Amino acid sequence: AAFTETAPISATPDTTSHAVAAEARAGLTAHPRTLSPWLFYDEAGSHLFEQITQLPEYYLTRTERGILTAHADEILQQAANGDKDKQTLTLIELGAGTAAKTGVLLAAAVRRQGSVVYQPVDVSETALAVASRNIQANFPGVTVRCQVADYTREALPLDRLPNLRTLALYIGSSIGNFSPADAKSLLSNVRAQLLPGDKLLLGTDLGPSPQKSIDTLLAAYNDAAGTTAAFNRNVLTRLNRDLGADFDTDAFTHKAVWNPIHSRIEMHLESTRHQRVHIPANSAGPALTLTFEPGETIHTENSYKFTAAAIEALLAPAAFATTRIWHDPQHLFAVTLATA
Ligand code: AVJ
Repeated sequence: AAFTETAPISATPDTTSHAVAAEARAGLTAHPRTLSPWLFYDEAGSHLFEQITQLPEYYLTRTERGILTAHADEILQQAANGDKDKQTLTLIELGAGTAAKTGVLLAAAVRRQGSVVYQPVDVSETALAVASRNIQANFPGVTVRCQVADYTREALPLDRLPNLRTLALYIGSSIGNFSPADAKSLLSNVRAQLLPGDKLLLGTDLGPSPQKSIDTLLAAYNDAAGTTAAFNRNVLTRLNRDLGADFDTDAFTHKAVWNPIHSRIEMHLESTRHQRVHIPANSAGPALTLTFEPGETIHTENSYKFTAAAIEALLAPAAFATTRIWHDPQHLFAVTLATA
């Protein structure tokens, strides 16, 4: 399935059971309680996310794909221009996953320059193996060089090819999971790996506007089929399995709310009753008993929504100049080309 979305790897430093134990302990003992969105993406969660991307209410994936399809040649042309001696582009993709959406850009690169080196970076070796197989099989002219790495770390180990202009891809609105401060430092780290004239292509979901109601945003995170609710609750199932916790997943309700102050959709899990949850001792510390009051919540995700000014405000402090922004006809989503 060349056009099936897979789990984005956003803030996924380490999926070992110790990392899960440490994250659950820190988040669930904090007030308000939180769990990091990277915990969503176990095997079941990755599959649920793939289903989310196909929901009628979840416009993000298909809208971004539409923008990339409509403007691929122009994106590549703009990414390469401005330096006569360095017109050949190499593409690096952060959090590539299985690279399902990248094909349209790779095809445009091959049309433009005959061949292209594509370097997907991801923490998941399995996802990269799938990416490599799919791309080599379907896109002749593309050489894939996989890099297993965590791009959210400080020392971003981008294996940059000398003498070629780099186009870094960060698509899928994964940046939306980060606070503005974390997003800026992530982009600064990317910028530090690039040379002046290199480019970044950034996909971002947009906030409410005359063309986009808050209801449209809310529906994307609270679909009629209940897939997003299952995705959200799956994090508790994961903690039960990985940590031996005893969450009654039916006693937590999925909540998606629009936070206008921070311009973000928030996902929460709300306790329906007074309940106790037990987590046995593990590598991160002693056994825990958590008490939940009715209505008490666990904050599981932020999904920031942007304006043109907000995109600029992320890129400029990271020393990127905004070169061009493309939208879908309804202005639901933005794809921004920035220059290092
Ligand atoms: C993968 C972070 C872009 O925020 O829309 C989808 C994750 N959460 N439905 C998003 C998600 C609930 C998604 N990102």
